[in-house]
Amino acid sequence: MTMNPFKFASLRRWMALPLLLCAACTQAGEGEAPPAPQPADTLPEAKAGQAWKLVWNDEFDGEKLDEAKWELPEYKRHDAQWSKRAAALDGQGRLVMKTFKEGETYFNGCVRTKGRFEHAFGYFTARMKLQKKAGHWTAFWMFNQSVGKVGNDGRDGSEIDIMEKPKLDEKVHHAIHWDGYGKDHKAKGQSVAVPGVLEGWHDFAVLWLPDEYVFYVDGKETWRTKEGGVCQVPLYLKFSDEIQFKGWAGDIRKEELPDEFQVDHVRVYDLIDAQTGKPVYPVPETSIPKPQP
Ligand SMILES: [Ca+2]
Repeated sequence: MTMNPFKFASLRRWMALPLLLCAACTQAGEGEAPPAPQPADTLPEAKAGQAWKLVWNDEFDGEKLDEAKWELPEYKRHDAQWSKRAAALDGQGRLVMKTFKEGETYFNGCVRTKGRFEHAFGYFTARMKLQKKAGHWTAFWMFNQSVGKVGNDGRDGSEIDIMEKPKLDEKVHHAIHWDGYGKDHKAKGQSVAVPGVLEGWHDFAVLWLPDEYVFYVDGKETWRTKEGGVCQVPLYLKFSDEIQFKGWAGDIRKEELPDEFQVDHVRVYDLIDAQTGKPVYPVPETSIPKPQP
């Protein structure tokens, strides 16, 4: 097994922890922000007077996926079965999403923050290591039932595909979908070249502003669009694998399985006013019911 630099960074994170805690005992005042998670993200430059604040993340540390953060749906999805058995932590800080076959049935998985975490506006980023086999596609995306609302463009709900990886080529797909998936469905997408994307770890991100989306791969802008009028309502996060025997990813029946993709971390940042600490673009009312007092 080779040691990749990100795993090394993760180890260093833990090796440094006792030192940080020790320093905290003697120097840090109450209310001081915890150290930023590592490895660090390359964030877009904030305007003067603004700063980035981490508001939600999962580093996938520990032995078991945190179901307070993630729901694992189980149902037939295209030509495979989404199964909880397809999603697990590796105990070394990563989420592993498997694609496998038992008998004549193909299994893969989805994890989503539905009912747990929804957000609008900000910077949404994940570090991923992609699949090795053809015939299935990996995706990091945002969604809510409001995508099905026809009319009002995508302002009342859009699917944001931060990344989809359907083929074993050096391209990544970004897309926005709105007004449902029937006759009124509308979408705009962009394939972008990312040399080396099938090897090693890569960061996939979207900067969602109230009037524009800006997509990034490895910290470099790859696409910007205002399609759909830009979604103004909160969405939840999803990582998924999907299989269609005659779909855009090729035919998985020709491949030897299992296969997998991995996620090292996913993080959500808000732009805040550097003086007040308040979000520059407050999140609109969420569809998650608030807990009763
Ligand atoms: Ca709509």
